[in-house]
Amino acid sequence: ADFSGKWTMKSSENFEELLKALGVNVFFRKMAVAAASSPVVEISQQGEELSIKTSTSVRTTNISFTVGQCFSETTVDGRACTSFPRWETDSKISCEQTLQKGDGPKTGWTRELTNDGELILTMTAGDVVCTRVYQKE
Ligand code: R12
Repeated sequence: ADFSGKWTMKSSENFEELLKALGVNVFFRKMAVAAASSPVVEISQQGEELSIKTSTSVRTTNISFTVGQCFSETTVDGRACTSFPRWETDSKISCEQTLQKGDGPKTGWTRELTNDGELILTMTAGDVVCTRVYQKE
């Protein structure tokens, strides 16, 4: 699968609930929900190596990783974690996160390319799953 491209979001479910499960206070939650309603995601991929830039008005993140190898990133609420991405299917990457310090609900994400060319991102915190659907710009 090739995730490369510039993606815009078409729908989002449970993003605020996800932040709530992570303990983000109402002020930052509302701010993040507003900012995260129109993100731009740029992905470049060469084989097993991906770089994902996620831009919003209040926060832009850049991650680069090789599927099958641990890397450092931050959880969606900004805590440092170690992530382990692996192929769940040949079109879906599943990534498990472990906080570098402290504790909190279990977090992770998946990114999947569908047959109709959409990108589905899920982010999990404990038993809350946020699903965001992206389409190519
Ligand atoms: C907090 C501070 C900030 C945020 C939070 C807590 C904002 C987070 C944002 C996340 C966007 C995620 C996206 C994910 C995706 C766009 C805006 C939550 C700035 O304390 O779809 O890939 C300071």
